[in-house]
Amino acid sequence: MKLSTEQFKHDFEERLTSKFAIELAKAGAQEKYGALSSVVKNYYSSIWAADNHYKDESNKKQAYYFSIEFLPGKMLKSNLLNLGILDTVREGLSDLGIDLDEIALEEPDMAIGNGGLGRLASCFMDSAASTGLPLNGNGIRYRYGLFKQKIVDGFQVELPDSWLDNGNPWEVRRYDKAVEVCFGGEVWLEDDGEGHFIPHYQNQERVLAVPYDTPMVGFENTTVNNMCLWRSEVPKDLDLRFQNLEYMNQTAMLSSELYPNDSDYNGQLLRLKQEYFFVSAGLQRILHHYKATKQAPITHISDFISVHINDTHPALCVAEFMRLLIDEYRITWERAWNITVKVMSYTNHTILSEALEKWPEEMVKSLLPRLYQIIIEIDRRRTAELLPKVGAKLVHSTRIVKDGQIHMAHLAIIGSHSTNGVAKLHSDLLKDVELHDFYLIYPERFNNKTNGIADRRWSQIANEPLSKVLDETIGKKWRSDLKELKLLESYKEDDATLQRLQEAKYEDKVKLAKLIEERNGIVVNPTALFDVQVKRLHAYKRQLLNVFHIMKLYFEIKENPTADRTARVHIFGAKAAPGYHYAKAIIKCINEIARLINNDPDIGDQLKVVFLENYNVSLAEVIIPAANVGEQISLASKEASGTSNMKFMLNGALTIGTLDGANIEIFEAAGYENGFVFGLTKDEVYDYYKNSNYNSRDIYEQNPLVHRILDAFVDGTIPNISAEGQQIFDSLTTYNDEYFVLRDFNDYVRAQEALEKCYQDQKAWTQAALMNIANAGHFSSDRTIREYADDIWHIKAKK
Ligand code: Z57
Repeated sequence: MKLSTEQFKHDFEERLTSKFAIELAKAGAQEKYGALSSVVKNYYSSIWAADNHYKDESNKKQAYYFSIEFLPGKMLKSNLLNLGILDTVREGLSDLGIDLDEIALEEPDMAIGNGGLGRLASCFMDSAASTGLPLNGNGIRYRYGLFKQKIVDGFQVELPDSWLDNGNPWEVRRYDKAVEVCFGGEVWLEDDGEGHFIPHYQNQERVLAVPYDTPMVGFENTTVNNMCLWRSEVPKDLDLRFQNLEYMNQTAMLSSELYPNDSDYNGQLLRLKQEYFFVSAGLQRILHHYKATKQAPITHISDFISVHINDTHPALCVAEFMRLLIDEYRITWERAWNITVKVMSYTNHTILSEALEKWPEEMVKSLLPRLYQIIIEIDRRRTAELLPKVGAKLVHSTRIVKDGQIHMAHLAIIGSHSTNGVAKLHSDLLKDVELHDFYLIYPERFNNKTNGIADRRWSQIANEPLSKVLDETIGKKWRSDLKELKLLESYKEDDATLQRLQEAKYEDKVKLAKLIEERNGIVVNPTALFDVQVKRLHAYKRQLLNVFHIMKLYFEIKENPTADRTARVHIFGAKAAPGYHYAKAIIKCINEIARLINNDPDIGDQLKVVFLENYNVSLAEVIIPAANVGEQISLASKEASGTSNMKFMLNGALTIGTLDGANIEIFEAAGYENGFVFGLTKDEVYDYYKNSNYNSRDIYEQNPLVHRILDAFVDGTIPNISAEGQQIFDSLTTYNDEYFVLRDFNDYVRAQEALEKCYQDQKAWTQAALMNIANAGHFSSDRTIREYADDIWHIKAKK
């Protein structure tokens, strides 16, 4: 949009007074943020309204992304950037003596997601709007987002994330679009005399679902999509003679908390309620909107909408859409099923067995009696149809209802026309191993969509120094088309460019060093090698491998404190699910190791260990640009894709990583010589499983370094970790090291040594960094979302 500095200043000052009855000189940061966000909302609101009108009139197909998590982070700068007014506003504020970056801190992170899955959903929202694709989000407006992490005496402590305390300037409550979602009770079918069976209900628990719309503003275009988040409330006509306080609380509680597990399934009733709640509400709204805006009959709905099931949490979409078509719209089963399969598509995000959702039949039956009938009927019909075609073995292994449980992934695959994985390796594993039997029956449904990132946030917003260098070197086209970064390759031998890249990295490192000193009281040298691992704490991600290597460095320095070495700073950020004791033990150990090393005068500047608490999107925006090395060291086959790996690459960090998830595609794009690969391959891992011939105890007994490092966890070398150290020690010796940490240790050390040697040659290092940046274009989620649009949803971009 067009905006002059003068106009902006005028708008801003006027809004400050009208909103807070205060003059600029007296306003605090809170009020300045309130006024600024309100002005920005005003700027995009007419674009939003116009695009809504266009969508209704144009009759174009739209897609809906159903996700139980979204993780947008802060919205202010992203909205400013996408409106094309970031520089104008920065300048205008500066004229008024205000620092935009300071005000931006007032916005709480919107963290209604855990990690990769939720962040991916938000990257997709940004990219869809920015590429002009009509894609809307559908989710839950949790009153409390992902807990705030504090580190107290080395332990993780969880505090509530009360992110709505000062209101949310971006959202619009649309009470007129509220719908009802019902649970429990009894249901029976009665013939309506025309051969159609109509369900009758009694004793249902009714919940009001109220939508809150948040605009997803496209980058320098006229598209504004919608992220619809549902809040549960008590229906206004509830007869309180028959209801009690507990019921009222339960109802309001539904949308109150995000479950804090990442890649782990939690079988609680409230979670199942949340899943049905946003699924039913979302589908109802879609159908209401269809009726209100389209002339076409309901049977044509697959020409106008596509519904995407993000992981299995919204898999009830399949059954609920069937229910709505059959019970509310009186469509026959066969037609309804054809429509449903055409409308639905599904993404699988993990092969970890502990993450696969299975709900007890009894639970589904009592909470969702009508859906239960429908699921049973889907399963029954499919079994009857397929038995003669594919045989009992395949039918059985792929059944939705088995052993008293409802398999949500099976429901999602069977009820949709597309199932995709999130990186090449992952999609191959789905076809060849994890979902092989489904692949045999429905080969045409399987496809890959390698993840991507909203590059504008991770470069233009988070890394201004680098962005400037890029502008000056290859021009500004990369800002709207990340593939343009390829032009950088021809500057690989240009010393001036390499010099500038180094200076930008240094500036980012100084900024992070400042934050580390403020938050942790640790002084780090910005010329040291910054080695970063930031992601959820999970055994399969193997933060321990990193920790063991740090212990090795520590021992070496202690033995020879005056040797000439590369100074290193190891930076961690990670939240553990509150009930995941092993993950919490690892956090405690990292903090105690940090305390030990950082306070040892023998060690000094040669090695520092920093655990930054409360890792979230906005902290990532400071940490990742400052990294020299990104740690992507999951056990091969376990990390479906990873997405922080792409953010590191884009910011010129080199990857040390296994051949897992999207790492493989990153190494291929950047060149294997510009990263550090180590570890077992997925085939080697699967061979170990097949032959069950891994013995971690042998490695402990035979490798003196491993022995010494593990002993440090139980012999007092690392103080204050008696229980936690023991737990880790036992998991790796007695319980045979589920994720092959000890098996990969030597090779990891080798890769770390190669990396360190390379860092000593700053020119070679910066050239490798340049090659990573130049080839990051493929990992823009603009590319990913276009693939979904073309191959799965069949939606077209606005021109
Ligand atoms: C989650 O964050 C992911 C998978 C899950 O099944 C759940 Br539940 C949460 C992650 C994967 O672990 C990452 O490898 C992947 O990059 C991300 O989803 C986005 O696809």
